[in-house]
Amino acid sequence: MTHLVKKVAAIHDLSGYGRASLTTIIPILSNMKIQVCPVPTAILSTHTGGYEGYSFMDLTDYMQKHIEHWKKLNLEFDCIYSGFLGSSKQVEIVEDFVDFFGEKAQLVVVDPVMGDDGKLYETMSEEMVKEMRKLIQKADIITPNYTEVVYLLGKEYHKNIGLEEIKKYLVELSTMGPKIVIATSIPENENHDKKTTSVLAYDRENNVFWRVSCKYIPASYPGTGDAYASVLIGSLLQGDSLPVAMERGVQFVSQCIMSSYGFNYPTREGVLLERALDLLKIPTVVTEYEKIPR
Ligand code: PXL
Repeated sequence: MTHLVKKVAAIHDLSGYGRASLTTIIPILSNMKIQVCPVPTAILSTHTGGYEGYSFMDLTDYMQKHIEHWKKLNLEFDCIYSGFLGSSKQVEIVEDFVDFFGEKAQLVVVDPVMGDDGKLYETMSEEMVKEMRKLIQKADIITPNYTEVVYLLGKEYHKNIGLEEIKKYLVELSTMGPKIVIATSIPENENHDKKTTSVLAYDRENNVFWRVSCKYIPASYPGTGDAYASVLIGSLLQGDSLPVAMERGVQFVSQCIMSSYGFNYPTREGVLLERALDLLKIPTVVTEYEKIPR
């Protein structure tokens, strides 16, 4: 009976206000009929993207007890999905979690949450970058944004990156361990008068690149990376192919952003997720994804 609903162990922080991490991941995966089992990494009053003076409780010590109990219960998960960590020491805990629970899981996804727009988030450090380089070795899939790609590889951040160069970056990340590398928020050069952005994936086992491009909207909302990875995971667990899952993620996040952007809604509040959740229940028409020659 335990397989009636798929289960995701979600290793992320709980930010009380602002729609990021668990408060985004849980509603999305629940709406996709997947159970979320959180392992909290930290508790914050708000996310760190735009609120001053937030409280931050690092749960590194507590996490071990939480996971110890799960080990005793012999729980099983279809997917392990890690994101924002409260300290670089937590990487070891997540590695141990993957060693224990990963064998029975269909998917291990590491979202190496560390920064955006060329900068690290306030609670992150160079130590976290070093540790995150180790953690991605354990993943089947990683979902860094373009900034995180650059940090993981120790490269310079520059906005006008060409396709051939970013393809090399993804192959290099994949040689570090993950079978599939999915990079989000890749800046694209102006196409005629329409600016675009894209998600690019490298699937090492099938030796193929997939790309989904979409209209660029000039606003940045915290939590959209979490929303993207959650839809992607939900879609893969529902049995979709990699490019279909990528496109469902892009469509959902684009809709979330469009519903917020039209209201001149403060970006630090996150996207108007609640108004978009029903979209996860309707069949998706997929038209955009393309295979990119190696
Ligand atoms: O969405 C990534 C994220 C997760 N958790 C916290 C954050 C952020 C991004 O700003 O601040 C606490």
